[in-house]
Formats: sequence, C-alpha cells, structure tokens
Amino acid sequence: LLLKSQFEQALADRQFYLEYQPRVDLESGGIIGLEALIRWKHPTEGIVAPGEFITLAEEIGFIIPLGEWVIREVCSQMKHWQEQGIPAVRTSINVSAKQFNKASFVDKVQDILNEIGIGPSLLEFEITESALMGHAKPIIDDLKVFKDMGIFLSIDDFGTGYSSLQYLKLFDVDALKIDRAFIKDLPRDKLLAKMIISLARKLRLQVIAEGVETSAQHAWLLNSGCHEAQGFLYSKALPASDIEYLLKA
Ligand code: G
Ligand code: G
Ligand code: MN
Ligand code: NA
Repeated sequence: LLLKSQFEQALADRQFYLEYQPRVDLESGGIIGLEALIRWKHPTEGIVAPGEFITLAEEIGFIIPLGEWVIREVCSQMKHWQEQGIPAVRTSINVSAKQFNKASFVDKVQDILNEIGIGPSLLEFEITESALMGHAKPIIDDLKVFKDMGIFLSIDDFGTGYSSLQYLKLFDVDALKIDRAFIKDLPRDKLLAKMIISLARKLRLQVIAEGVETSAQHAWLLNSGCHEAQGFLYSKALPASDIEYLLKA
C-alpha cells in the first residue's frame, strides 16, 4: 500500500497532467475532436507514460480517484476554452472497466458536469473492446445512462478483442476506433481495416482510424469511407496550450 500512498501524494502534488491528441475529419482535414491522454511528471523518473502506471492504478483501485480527476480536468479545460471564446470540440476520455464497478460512477460524472457547467455532448468515453467483453454486466447499465445523458460512446482498440461480434448488440455505442495494428500496414494489408469500416458503416457507427502516420494511409482511409483519423501524420498529443493555438487557427 506504499504504492497507493505514492499515487495519492502525486495526485495531491499535481504531478499528473493531460495532453490532447487532435482527431481530424478525413474529408476536410479539420480538427473535430481531441483525445485526452494522461501523463505523470514524476519528480525523479521524469515523464511517465500511462502504459507504465494505468494497469497498476487499476489493480490497487487508484484508477477510481485518478479517473475522476481526468474527467474533472477535461471538463474544466472545455469550460476554460468556452469562456475564452475558443471553439470547443468534443474530447474523448479513456475509461477503465474498473471505473464502472463503483456504483456511484454515473452520479459522479453527472455531478462533475453540473458543477463545472459544461454540456455532456462535449464528452466522449472510450472503452476498450476487452473491457466490454470481460465486465459486461455492470457496464451495460451505466453505458445506457451515459448515452441517455448525451455522452458520446466509442469502442477503443477495436478489432483486438477475441470477441464474437455479439456484444455490439448489447452496447449501444456511437463509434468504433480501429486499432492502429490494422492501420500500420495500409494500404498493402487492407483486409481487416476494410472489414471494420464496412461493419461500422452498416451499423451506422462513426469509424475512426488510430495511428495514422503516412499520407498513403490517409488517402486509402478517405477513399474507403472511414470518417475520422488520429495519428502522428496530423499531430501527436500536445499540451493544452498548444492545442489552444490550433483551435484558434
Ligand atoms: O498516451 P499513450 O501515449 O502512451 O497512451 C497509452 C495508453 O494509455 C492508451 O492505450 C490509453 O488508452 C491509455 N490512457 C491514456 N490516458 C488514460 C486515462 O486517462 N485513463 C485510462 N484508463 N487510460 C488512459
Ligand atoms: O490505446 P489508445 O488508443 O487510447 O492510445 C493512444 C496511444 O497511441 C497513445 O499512446 C498515443 O501516443 C499513441 N499514438 C497516437 N498516434 C500514434 C501514431 O500515429 N503512431 C503510433 N505508433 N502511436 C500513436
Ligand atoms: Mn484511446
Ligand atoms: Na486505441
């Protein structure tokens, strides 16, 4: 439990911060959204990426306060931009399955929205396909409530789960994010990306390509009916101050 107290100390000391990666409309090339990604500015280790601490935070239960902090921070940032007259774009937040285990999660989110005073349509929750598979029961009800509130819902890392597609009937989501494993070798290796885009479009879901790095990938995706993209070709994740500059432009 030493670790938990270290996490708590880091949160109190404001060592966590968010970066935002732009999401672009494939047709216009314009920024139509952002994904919030957490970082830890550790006093001795330097900048620590989420891959190195999210799993641990989930295991020891710290993901509950940390996840709430992320939601609050994103809402505050949206509010700040709105107040400055900067055009707000929808921002997605990665939500862990563990966050749904807490009965108060839905109320907490509603409280944060009320308290900060931003509309739910500015928020998107990304839930990984594997999280949906493993913890279906508590998640279904909460997702329904979030959906009814007007929060946009997407399945992250789509295509990497072992799932039958049966669960797509259970979860009424708005979008699929194609995992970057299926984008990496485009346009040479296109079969799976093509299938996911086709599936998404048939289900009338928004479809987003992750990890787009080359203009050849961009061109193929645009041509193949993908709606949105994210990746180093457009921008890596940036601090809020840099994003602000892009949103103004
Ligand atoms: O930012 P990348 O650069 O390293 O992010 C790595 C992984 O960490 C991604 O799979 C992303 O889903 C996850 N991640 C980033 N921020 C958060 C967060 O706020 N909460 C959760 N649960 N996962 C996050
Ligand atoms: O799993 P999730 O999609 O939430 O995580 C986003 C992760 O993908 C972050 O670690 C982010 O830094 C990384 N990422 C974003 N764009 C690219 C890209 O174009 N190429 C690669 N290799 N990684 C990317
Ligand atoms: Mn994500
Ligand atoms: Na992903």
